[in-house]
Amino acid sequence: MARARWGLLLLLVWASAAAAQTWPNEPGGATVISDHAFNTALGDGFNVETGVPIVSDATAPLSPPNVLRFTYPIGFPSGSGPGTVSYEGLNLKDLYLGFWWKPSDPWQGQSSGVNKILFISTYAGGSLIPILCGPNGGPYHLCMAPEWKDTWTWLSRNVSDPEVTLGAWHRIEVLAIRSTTTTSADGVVKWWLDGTLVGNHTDVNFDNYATQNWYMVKFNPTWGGGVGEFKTETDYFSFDHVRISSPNAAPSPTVAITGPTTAATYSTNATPLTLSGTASSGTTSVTWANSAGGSGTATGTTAWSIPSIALTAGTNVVTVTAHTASTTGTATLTVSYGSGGGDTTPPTAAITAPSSSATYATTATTITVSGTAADDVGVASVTWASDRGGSGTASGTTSWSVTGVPLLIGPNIVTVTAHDAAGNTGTAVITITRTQASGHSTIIR
Ligand SMILES: [Ca+2]
Ligand SMILES: [Ca+2]
Repeated sequence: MARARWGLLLLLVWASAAAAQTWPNEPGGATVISDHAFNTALGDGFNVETGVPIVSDATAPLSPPNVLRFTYPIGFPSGSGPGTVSYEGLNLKDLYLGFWWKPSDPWQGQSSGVNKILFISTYAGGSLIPILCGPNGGPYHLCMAPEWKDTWTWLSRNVSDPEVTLGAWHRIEVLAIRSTTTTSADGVVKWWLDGTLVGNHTDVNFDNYATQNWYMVKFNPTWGGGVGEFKTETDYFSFDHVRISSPNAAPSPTVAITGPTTAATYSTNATPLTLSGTASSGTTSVTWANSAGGSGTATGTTAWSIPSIALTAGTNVVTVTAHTASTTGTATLTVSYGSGGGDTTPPTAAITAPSSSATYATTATTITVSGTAADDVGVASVTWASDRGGSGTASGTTSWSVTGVPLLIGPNIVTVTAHDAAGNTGTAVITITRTQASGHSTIIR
C-alpha cells in the first residue's frame, strides 16, 4: 500500500518535471505569446515568410516531424540569409525566447567567425543576435551580440562555454529585458545552450534603442558578418519549434470612445459616422467592427480616429478594440440610425406665456400662449389642443406662439406638443381658468 502511494507520487513528480523541462529556463508564470511547432511556416502569430520551406525531419526533438529549414546552396553569398520567418508586433519589455535548432554537419563557417541564427529586434531595429561563432571548422560556440543603431558589441560567455555540436539538435533559450534608459545599466540578457547557462548579464545598457520595446523575432539566419564569400557546400539551419513568452506581458489595454459622445448610446440622422477616442499606452493598433456590417483599422493608437463607419437602418453596435502584442481591450457604442432618421430622442417644450407656472387665471375669452421648444436634431413643428375645444399648429418652432386660444368658464387645459422629424414628441401643459369678470352678472344657460 505504502509502496503504491510512493510510486504514484514519484510518477507525478516525474511528469511535472518533464513538463517544466520543455523550456526549463522560462520564467514561472510567463505569459505565452506564441508556441509554434513549425508544422507550417506561418501561424501562432508568425506572419511574415519568404523562401523557407517546411520539411520533414524525424529527428526533430520536440514537435516532429516538421521543421523549418533554411538552405544555403553552393554559391550562396555571405552577408544575407536564405529566407525569413518572423513574428512581428510584439510589444514587450521582457522577452523569453526558446527554440530548437540544428546546424548541418558539415558547416562552412564564415571567415568573420559570425553565423547569425536569428534576430530579436526592437521597433526601431536594434537587435539582439544569437550567433554560431567560431572559426571555419570549429570549435563553435553560442555567442550573443547586441547590435544597436551604430554599435556592435559582444556579451561575454561569463558563466560557461559549451561547444555546439554540428548535426545535433540544440535547445537555445534567451531572456532579454531591456534597460530602463540608455544609461541605467539594468538591462538583462541571459542565454542557455541545452539548459546550460552560457552568459548572464544584468547590467546591460540597451544603447540607442533603450526606450524601445521588443517588436520582432526574425528567423533570418544571416551567413557572416561580412560580404564577399560564397558557400562551397550546401549547408542548412533547421528549426523544430519556437516559443515566445513574457514574464511581464503588457496588461490589457483600455480604450475609450470620446467622439461623437462619451455616452453608451448615440442617435443620428447622418451616415457615415466618425468615431474618435483614446487608448492606453502600449496599444499597437486599434480596430473596429459594426454589428450591422463593416470593420477596419483606426488611424492612430493612443489617440485614434475612424473617419467613416457606414450605418444601416436600426441598431449599429460599434465595437472598438485596442491591441497590444498579447492582449486586447474593447469599448462599444450603440448607434441608432433608421428610416425615421434614427432619432429616438424626443424634443422638449415649455410654455412661458401667459405664465411659466402650471396654472393661470383670467377673465379673458381668448388668450395667446407662447413658449419654446428644443430637440437634439431639430423641432419640426409645435401643435396645441385644449380640452375645452380647439386645436391647431403654432407659429414658429424653437420659439412659438398661438393666438386666439378660446377659453370657456372654468378650467381650460391647454396642451402644447413639440414634434421632431422622426415623430418623437414632447409636451407642456398649462391649466388656464377663466373666471367671471367682477361687477357683471353672468347668465348661465
Ligand atoms: Ca516541429
Ligand atoms: Ca429628436
